[in-house]
Amino acid sequence: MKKSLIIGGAGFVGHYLGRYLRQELQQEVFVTKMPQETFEEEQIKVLDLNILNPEEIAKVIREVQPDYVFHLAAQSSVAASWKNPGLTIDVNVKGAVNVLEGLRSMERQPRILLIGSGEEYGHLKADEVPVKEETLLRPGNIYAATKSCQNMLGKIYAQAYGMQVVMVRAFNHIGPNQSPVFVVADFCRQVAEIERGKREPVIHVGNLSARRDFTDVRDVVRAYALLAEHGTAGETYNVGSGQARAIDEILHMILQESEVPIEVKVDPERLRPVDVPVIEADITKLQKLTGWKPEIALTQTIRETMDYWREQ
Ligand code: A2R
Repeated sequence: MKKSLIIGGAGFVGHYLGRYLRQELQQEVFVTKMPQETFEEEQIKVLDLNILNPEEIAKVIREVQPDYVFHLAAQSSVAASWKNPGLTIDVNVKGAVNVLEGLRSMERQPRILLIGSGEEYGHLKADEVPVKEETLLRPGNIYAATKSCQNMLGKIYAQAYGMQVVMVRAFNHIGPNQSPVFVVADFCRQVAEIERGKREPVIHVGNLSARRDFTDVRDVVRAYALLAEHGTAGETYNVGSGQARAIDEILHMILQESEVPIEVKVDPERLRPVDVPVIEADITKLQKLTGWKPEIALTQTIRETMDYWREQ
């Protein structure tokens, strides 16, 4: 039975990935979480790990001896990266190096997937959209800069040490259980609270003209498993839907789900210091390698995310 280790697995993506690897691929799955987090999933083993502590990493690796490592641990919010740049750099850059260094000493090298972000591309020119993996990175925020750096380090470790490191640039992924620091979860939560009469019928929004590429998290984790298996070491693969949508369009899809009329209000506090206008993935490289394509429609993801927030 193949063994997978998901580092930073108690977050949004980790739950879906763990479940997929265990239930669909019948792997033995180990998940690491921060000591203060909780993670309970049938037949998945859980270990505590702070990636800022190299000794803890060494201990986990010795114990698990994984065939596949999925590195998800991150300070994953752009907004939080503006507020706490130092921590974002520590976790996303130094933490990634700690993980790679820990894995370097393994006798039987695992296949390693480093999860980066479509945000790494930053300000794209019109003729660069949809964006291919070899496009020049011009990260427009601190989170994006740290993920670009992780990507470069992954490539260096693959080249210098012959490690089986594959990099992903994940575009926006959404679904039930996502933290409301992310836009779709935030809007759905606000609507659910309005429906319940817990707040006035006004939804507070940020920049509605930004266009982003949204994929259901369940489709995303299927791509991760395929890339961990088939990705070429040192290479980067976009994971996205291949179709950008304006946040305004997403907002209206969510408002259509609402049971009550809602007024939209732009809140200056929600506008970010630098917002990148369009991010859209070219997913040809991933599709050529694996045949993957997204299967869950955006309307279904939004409906299920709305239902999730109604149940909270
Ligand atoms: O920040 P917390 O306490 O929620 O824990 C997060 C964890 N994490 C860490 N794990 C180990 N050592 C650290 N020093 C550390 N700092 C944070 O990583 C959380 O449980 C996990 C990341 O999960 P989420 O924030 O829910 O991100 P999500 O949406 O699952 O995205 C996974 C990956 C990230 O690398 C994103 O940057 C990328 O996909 O888009």
